[in-house]
Amino acid sequence: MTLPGKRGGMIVHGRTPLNAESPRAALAEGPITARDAFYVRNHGPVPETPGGARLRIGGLVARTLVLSLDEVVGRTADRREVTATLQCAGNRRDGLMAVRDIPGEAPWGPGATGTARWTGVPLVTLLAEAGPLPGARHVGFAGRDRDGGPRPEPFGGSIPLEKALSEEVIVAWAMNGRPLPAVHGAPLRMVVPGYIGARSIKWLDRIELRAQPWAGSHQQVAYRLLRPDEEPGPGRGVELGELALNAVVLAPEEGARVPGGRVEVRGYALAGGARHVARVEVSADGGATWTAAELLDDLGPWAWRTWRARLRLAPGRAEIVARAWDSAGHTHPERAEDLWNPKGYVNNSWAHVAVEVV
Ligand SMILES: Nc1nc2c(c(=O)[nH]1)N[C@H]1C(S)=C(S)[C@@H](COP(=O)(O)O)O[C@H]1N2
Ligand SMILES: [Mo]
Repeated sequence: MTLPGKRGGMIVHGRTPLNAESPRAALAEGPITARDAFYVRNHGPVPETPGGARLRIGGLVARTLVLSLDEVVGRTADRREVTATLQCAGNRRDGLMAVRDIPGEAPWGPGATGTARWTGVPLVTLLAEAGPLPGARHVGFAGRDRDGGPRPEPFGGSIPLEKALSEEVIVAWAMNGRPLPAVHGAPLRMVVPGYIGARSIKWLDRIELRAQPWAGSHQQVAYRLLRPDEEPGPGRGVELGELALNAVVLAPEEGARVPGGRVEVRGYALAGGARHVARVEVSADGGATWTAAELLDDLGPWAWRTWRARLRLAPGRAEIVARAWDSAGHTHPERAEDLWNPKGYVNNSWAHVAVEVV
């Protein structure tokens, strides 16, 4: 199935709205994900912007701003490029669905993530012009799209003011040096490095300074971590924000036939928040013994680390496992069974790939 602007081989989870993840091979090509292979996660149809986009900044501010696209993009002196990984909270949900089904959610594999060079203006620059009032604690973002829910609402979400004032958070108009494609939020989107993808609002329409977190369903009902026996409902569960440490094997692929001897294993690891990946380890025996992986290109604090390891594999079936540590000394859980949750978020169990060594 080919999609406009995307190469063949994307793994399509839905066409209307469009939802598609990158095949492992595309992510394994290098640390920057090509635009035509970057995953798409949409909750509604791609919106039109008749009459041109305007960005409104309001709520708890001294001055409400209404900016034209030129007034945002034209700030050449403030322009900033950030290399950042986006990752959906539903990345690797398929591993949770293998434990127990999750009706109504798509079985995303490990390709609901990608890394790009984003160009934009720091959000803090725009906030300084609007002048946050003392009661402002959160910065909300609303898109121009409407989801397909029973009471359609714009896709939205918020981040704490403290994060919003950090220089890596940008209002972006370009991806890998070219204008944002429509499916990735043209003309303007948020890029909130270190946070779940759901906070990087596309087709940005409105920025709102608030005393409380975003009240819409995409933050109050969805993107929350429920207990296994809990029903989704407003305010229930743990609100997701910073991404969790995760590691994935990109090559070889599940079920691959690989020649015996030394086999190269490659993947990505992402630390989340402002932490960085400190160590990745790989096992050829399901986690009994471990080999250190080599961390590859360092693209800065907001990007994943790709990694490579060589494992000696004897003929037969081999179970390759990977896990990471972050700069806070944390590693991640072994079993998806212990992580299952009703909406299928944050599967950061050890990565497993079974191969046939010939
Ligand atoms: N307006 C709007 N912004 C959105 C979404 C959306 O459906 N509408 N999806 C969010 C989610 S859940 C993710 S993971 C990222 C995906 O960004 P991408 O499609 O550019 O990869 O966009 C986020 N921003
Ligand atoms: Mo997402």
